[in-house]
Amino acid sequence: MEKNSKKTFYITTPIYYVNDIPHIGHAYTTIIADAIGRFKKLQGNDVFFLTGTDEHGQKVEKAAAERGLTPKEWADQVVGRFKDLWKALNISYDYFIRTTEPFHEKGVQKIFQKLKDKGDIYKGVYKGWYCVTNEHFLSEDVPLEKDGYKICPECGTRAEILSEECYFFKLSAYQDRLLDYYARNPTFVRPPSRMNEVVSFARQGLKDLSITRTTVKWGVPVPDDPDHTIYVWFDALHNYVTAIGYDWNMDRFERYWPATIHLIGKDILRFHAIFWPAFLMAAEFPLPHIVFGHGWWLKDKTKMSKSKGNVLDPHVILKTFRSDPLRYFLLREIPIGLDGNFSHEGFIHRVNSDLANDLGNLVQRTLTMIQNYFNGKIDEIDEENEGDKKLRLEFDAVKEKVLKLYENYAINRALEEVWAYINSVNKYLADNEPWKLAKDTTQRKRLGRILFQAAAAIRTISYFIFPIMPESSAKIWDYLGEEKLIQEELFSELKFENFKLEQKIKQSRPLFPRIALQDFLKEEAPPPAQPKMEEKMEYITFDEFKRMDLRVGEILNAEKVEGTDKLVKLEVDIGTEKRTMVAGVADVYSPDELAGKKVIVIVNLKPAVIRGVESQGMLLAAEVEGKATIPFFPEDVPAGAKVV
Ligand code: ME8
Repeated sequence: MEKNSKKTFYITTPIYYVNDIPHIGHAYTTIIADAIGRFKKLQGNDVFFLTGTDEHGQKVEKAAAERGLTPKEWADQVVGRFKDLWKALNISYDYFIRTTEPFHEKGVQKIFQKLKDKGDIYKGVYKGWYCVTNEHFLSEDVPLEKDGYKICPECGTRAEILSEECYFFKLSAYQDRLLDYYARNPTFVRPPSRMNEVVSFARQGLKDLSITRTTVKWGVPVPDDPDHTIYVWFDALHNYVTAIGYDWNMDRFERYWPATIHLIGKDILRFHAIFWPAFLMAAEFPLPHIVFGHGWWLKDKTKMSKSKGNVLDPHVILKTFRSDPLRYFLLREIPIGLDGNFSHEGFIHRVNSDLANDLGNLVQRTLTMIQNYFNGKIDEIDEENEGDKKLRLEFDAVKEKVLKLYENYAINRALEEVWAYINSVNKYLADNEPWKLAKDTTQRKRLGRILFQAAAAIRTISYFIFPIMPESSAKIWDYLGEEKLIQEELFSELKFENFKLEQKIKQSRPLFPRIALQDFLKEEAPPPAQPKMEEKMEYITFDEFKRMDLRVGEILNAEKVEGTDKLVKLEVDIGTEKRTMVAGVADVYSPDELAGKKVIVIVNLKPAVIRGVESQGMLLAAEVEGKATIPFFPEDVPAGAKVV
């Protein structure tokens, strides 16, 4: 599957939107990519592992405005959260790309210009139903709902009609070439069911794609036509080429491109398996080898996603466990292509049974026996008998199977094989009862052999699990007295015999403490409803409070912001001047109800652009079950009066 003699292996995750903080779903893709990358390194490949964030577009603009921040300020905060999580999960990426980086923006513009010059990008007018949450026009076969609106089939939110002058990409011109490519490369999209999905979509006929917006300011400007910004997907997909050097480090770009595998969730398959290869064909770049669409983690049988409000925060688990149990669970529980239901019960059960019982106990008791009976160094062994030999030979078979399964990205199956081997070693110990032999001094060599075989097997087991549980496996390796790092032994060099007689075993500690379900759920439970003020409250000083300029404002005029349900544009007299503000209260108050009312406004809040309108301040309201309740002053309170 490698593409050149240097055996480079370039693996990517999607670049995640910064409209929200990371959850278990994002962690899943990134952990799979990390595990595959680590395995490929063990095979001696020159691996490049890319992840990052998708920072342009309306959703980010909106998320930032809701917090009174610029999109870049907001993105910086969220990027910090992603990077912290990747650190906590031991993710060994080589580069974290942000689409706001100048080299990326320049690269995207360059490719845009190239396609425009070739005639693959042209100007026209597009009208259609647009999902703001997912930043795409809905396909035309999405039916109209009874109320005359279309609902985005991916996130369930209401779409809006958008009509605008824009640039189109001539996707229709690539339909035959794409179908031909799929036919010649039947494993381009994996798993196979997803390949069928892509082919049948392409066969239905591909229409030209609108790839720019005039309504979204937060994006990469179209070269020589800056009223238009490049639509997030055209911008985002090109991160895979700009991050490795397109247009700024061509040597590196040529070394790693084409990508070996784009790992994605099945939600964004069409973008990666249809649009992206078409863009690449137009730009005359080679195509990636594999687009792997993994399944979803569900919570309560629906896809975990921010818009559904059912996301699980990985930090809940990371508070009690280190990263390896979570990495193991996510990769062991389901094959990469299928969906899985995430529950904390399922997680605890698997960790206690596979990690604490099977693996943890095996390591702990074997190493403790070597300490107790041989002072940490096995110095005498007898000849291998049939049972000893069987354990050694079983390793050869397991190695072959694990290798094949890892190579086919069947990580859960590879782990099953490793666990079958762990059980064989446990059975070997149970059958041979070394603890009994230890009481008989004439059996010392036999005892040595049994513990030697078990330790040699454990060494191979810790090697096999390294891509998935790098921290625990490095610990086991260290307890075994290995001097080099796991990464310094190639997969092809791994042998049962690499564990040496007289290797000095270190004192070990339990690797995976058992956690009872009820103790974990207690940890996870939300804090009591009435926390003590001094414990929970984050105080600000009086000086900090005084920095806020709160005043009475009179609403002179109110009108709904077109195309939104919630936003209203207000003209507010703050005593010294008139200000324009945008408030998210239109679902509760009609413009007529607001006109003439006196409200509290914060006037020295940094202005923010919300739906193309600069909001120069904010009115205050109580939030009750997501709905705003505005406190109004009596008529005789003058506009401009300070609120203290
Ligand atoms: O789509 N189960 O970003 P995004 C499994 N910026 N994986 C999940 C998941 C779940 N419940 N929820 C999310 C975007 N994911 C674009 C990508 S790429 C050029 C641009 C993972 O933040 C999965 O990998 O919405 C999915 O494809 C990705 O997060 C979507 O992340």
